[in-house]
Amino acid sequence: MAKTLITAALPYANGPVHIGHLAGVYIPADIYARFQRLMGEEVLFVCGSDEHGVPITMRARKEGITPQDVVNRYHTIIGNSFADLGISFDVYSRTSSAIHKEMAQEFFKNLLDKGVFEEIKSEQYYDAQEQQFLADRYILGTCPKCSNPDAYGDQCEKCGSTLSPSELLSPRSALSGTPPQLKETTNWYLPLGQIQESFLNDWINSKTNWKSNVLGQCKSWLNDGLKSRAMTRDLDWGIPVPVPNAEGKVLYVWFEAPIGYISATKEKLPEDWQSWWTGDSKLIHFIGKDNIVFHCIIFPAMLHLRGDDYVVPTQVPANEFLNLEGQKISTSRNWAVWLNEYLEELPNRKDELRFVLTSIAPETKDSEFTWKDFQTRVNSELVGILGNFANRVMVLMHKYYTGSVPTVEFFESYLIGKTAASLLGKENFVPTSNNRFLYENYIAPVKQLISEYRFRDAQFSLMELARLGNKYLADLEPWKLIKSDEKATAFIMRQSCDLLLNLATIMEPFMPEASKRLMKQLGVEDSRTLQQQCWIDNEWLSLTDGHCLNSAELLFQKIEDDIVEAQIQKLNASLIANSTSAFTVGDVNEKLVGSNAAETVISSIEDSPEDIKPLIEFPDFAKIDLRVGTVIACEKVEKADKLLKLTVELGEREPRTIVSGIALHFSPEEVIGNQVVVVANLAPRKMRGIESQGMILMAEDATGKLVFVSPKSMVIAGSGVS
Ligand code: B3M
Ligand code: ZN
Repeated sequence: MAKTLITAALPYANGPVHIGHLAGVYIPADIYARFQRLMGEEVLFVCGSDEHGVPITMRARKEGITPQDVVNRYHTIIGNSFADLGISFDVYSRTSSAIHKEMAQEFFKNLLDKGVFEEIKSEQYYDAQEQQFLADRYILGTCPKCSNPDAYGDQCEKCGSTLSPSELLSPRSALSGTPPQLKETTNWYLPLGQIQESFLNDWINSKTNWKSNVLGQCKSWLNDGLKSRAMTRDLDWGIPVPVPNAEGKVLYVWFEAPIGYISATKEKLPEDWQSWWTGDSKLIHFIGKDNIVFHCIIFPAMLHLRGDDYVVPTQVPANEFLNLEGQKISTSRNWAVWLNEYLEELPNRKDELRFVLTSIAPETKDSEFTWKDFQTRVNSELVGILGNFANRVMVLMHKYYTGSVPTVEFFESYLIGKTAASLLGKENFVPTSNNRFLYENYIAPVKQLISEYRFRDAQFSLMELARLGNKYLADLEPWKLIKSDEKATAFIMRQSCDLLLNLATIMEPFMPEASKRLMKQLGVEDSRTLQQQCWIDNEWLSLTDGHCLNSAELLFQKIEDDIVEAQIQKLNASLIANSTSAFTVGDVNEKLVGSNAAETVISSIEDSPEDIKPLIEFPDFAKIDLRVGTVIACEKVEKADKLLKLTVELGEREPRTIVSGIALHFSPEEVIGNQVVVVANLAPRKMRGIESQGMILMAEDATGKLVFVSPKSMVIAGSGVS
């Protein structure tokens, strides 16, 4: 079996990773690695910290610490946050390691001894006072395009122009502030023009299955004609050039960082690492679009020139960029949602982040993250569709079958496949092929889409299975049917349990924790057999008669407005804190995000709560019977735009019907699955011809929006409230 070597771009260890990195690189890479393992492939998933390069020395200078201090801090933060989010690397290494230094120097020497490099003299900017050559980032000056006085030698952060040091007006050294001089130096260049003719043109043109955004960028580089590129630099932080009399020179960070994938493999598999980098191994690089040239042109050229049967990349599914609340994510302006902070502030929302970032992943074009959209997707999709279906099945299974999967009779008319066929508009459904039909139309597409690196579509496809489950229950209403046909109801609930089992299995690569929680609720202690059946044997999964389910738990909790508001305030605070550098205050006000943004930052709660009603005695209160109920169905009330008709499970013989004036605040989907507090002994009353048997307690949040008064954690329907 050919090995599958999956790499994810080595994050610079000059700061934490943010949601743009996750959506662009690490979550898709993890979904793919998990998928390939489930498919039975031999997989190695490799990453590590990229610990050299100018951004690191700049942070060190800014903080007055050493570059090693910087990378030690962020290597730990990044590694821990990846692990916490469930990014399942087999090895997370680092490029300041001894094993990497040895590997990178050996690779350079090998190419040098083959005579690959051109030794070229050139004039580089030099700080005579510091006696140090200056990387482009260490040269400051006035931007010729927008007159920003603090533009860098390679880029102006204010207008985004790409620059070269010679374009800067009145250039100065970032180290000493003195004007830099041009000084002659010799470096080793990779003759990319030659390699383009001898290898790269044909190799890139053979990649007919690469994403168009990747091929497009490669071909534009090739069409411009590749030029020789220095693979060494006059810097003091990096891997020393292993050549006599090369003091003060280090390997170019983009020469050695990709070799970090190889050294990480060797760190993990000291004896067997070469078998992963040679022969028929598949090499798949997950990166962002700014790394395409290094992974599709320079590193492949190095591997090709190295020879020794080294593989070259099979696939490079690079993503575009994720923006945040209408602006580019910016490390320097702290305009980001940092993974480590997210995990501290929202520790139980890991799969929610994975789900939303996959839903909006910039797979073909830049995309946008907003906190409001995050809340909407979690509440309406994860809670309202996936979590709701799981909760309804579990609650009803415990109510009618004490959580034990019933032995059932076959009811052709109640096959889920029939509902699916009508949803899909496929008339060719054959009852005897129910399980095959479901597998082919709901599980197989998820696998196919992942194999094509289309993770957004794959996740959307898995959610179709949850939508099918909800429609099946809504159409057949087992909570009503049980009064007239217990056998048919048992069959319906059995079909629903099996669908839930397939859902728990297929969602694992996307939401590993939620998948595990759901498997536990389903009473599945060891899911490996089920994984084999689903992912490798292509079978629709079924529980066995009498299988015992564990207790029901809400799979996802709703994201309340206060969580979102707090995150938006945090962003606005960093925007204002950075307004002197990147925006005028006016810009800042215009760029503040969230509803009533300006007030968001200086919000204060001025209104005191409404006056309290006249005192009552305890016996008065004791007359009220408050219960916790689970909303298992909800629909609009005809010709009443403010009313919703809820079906609430209170643990009684049959669910309650309660009419509530919340239709302007919630859609039926948002309501289903919630646990609510019910005034259970309020005299029934007719509303628009519907007898309402109780009242749901609601409250208003800080923004005036109605919210349910409900328990933070799942309680058994019907529990009293005291
Ligand atoms: N450190 C990540 C970046 O450009 C860069 C990737 C190296 S992968 C070998 O943001
Ligand atoms: Zn500019």
